Amino acid sequence: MAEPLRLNFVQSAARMEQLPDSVIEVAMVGRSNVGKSSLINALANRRNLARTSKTPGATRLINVYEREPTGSGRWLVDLPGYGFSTASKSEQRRWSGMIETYLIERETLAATLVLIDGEIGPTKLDLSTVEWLEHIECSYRFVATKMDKVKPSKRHRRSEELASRLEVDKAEIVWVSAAKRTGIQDLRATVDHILG
Ligand SMILES: Nc1nc2c(ncn2[C@@H]2O[C@H](COP(=O)(O)OP(=O)(O)OP(=O)(O)O)[C@@H](O)[C@H]2O)c(=O)[nH]1
Ligand SMILES: [Mg+2]
Repeated sequence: MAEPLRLNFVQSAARMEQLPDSVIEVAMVGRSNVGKSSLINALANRRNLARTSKTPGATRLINVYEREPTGSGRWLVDLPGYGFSTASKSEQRRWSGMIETYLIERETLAATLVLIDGEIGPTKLDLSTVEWLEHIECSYRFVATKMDKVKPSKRHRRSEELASRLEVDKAEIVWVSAAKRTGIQDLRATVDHILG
């Protein structure tokens, strides 16, 4: 049984350059509202470690959570979501610039978890993000979120559909529900393994 990840908030940053050095990082990438911050809370088994919201755009900065012990330099990084349509164009550009710089330049970034909404995804923007991650040779794994929103009778079909649209084997997508805590144990083990 994978124990909750013991995570502590370290800091927020508006630009990658503001972050201190780390040893190794795993980052959460995905559309705004897909459930990145909720997933961090579920992995840590904490209610309000990361701020979540029904309204897209809850996370506007790079937020760093460190696995204990303090000073380990082993981080889970919550990124602002993309595709937040009510933001102004200039704000959207600022956000994508911040995320892209981080993903391209952060040397200690070991892997990203690419979150796809299990009920409605992948969106065009998700697919172009994946293409871009391939292009910059960023290592990633897929996590399908909000599994509880897909009826049990439709799950098999949905997981095949998602795999085919993402052009991966079904087994390569981890399905989770932060709300119901489904799949969280497996993902804890995965994150723990990457962080070393
Ligand atoms: N039903 C259900 N709702 C979820 C789940 N995970 C997240 N949500 C809801 O989805 C909404 C967005 O969740 P967040 O975790 O704030 O999403 P985010 O990806 O961090 O969004 P940004 O910070 O805007 O990028 C909230 O209302 C959550 O309660 C889930 O597993 N099941
Ligand atoms: Mg968030």
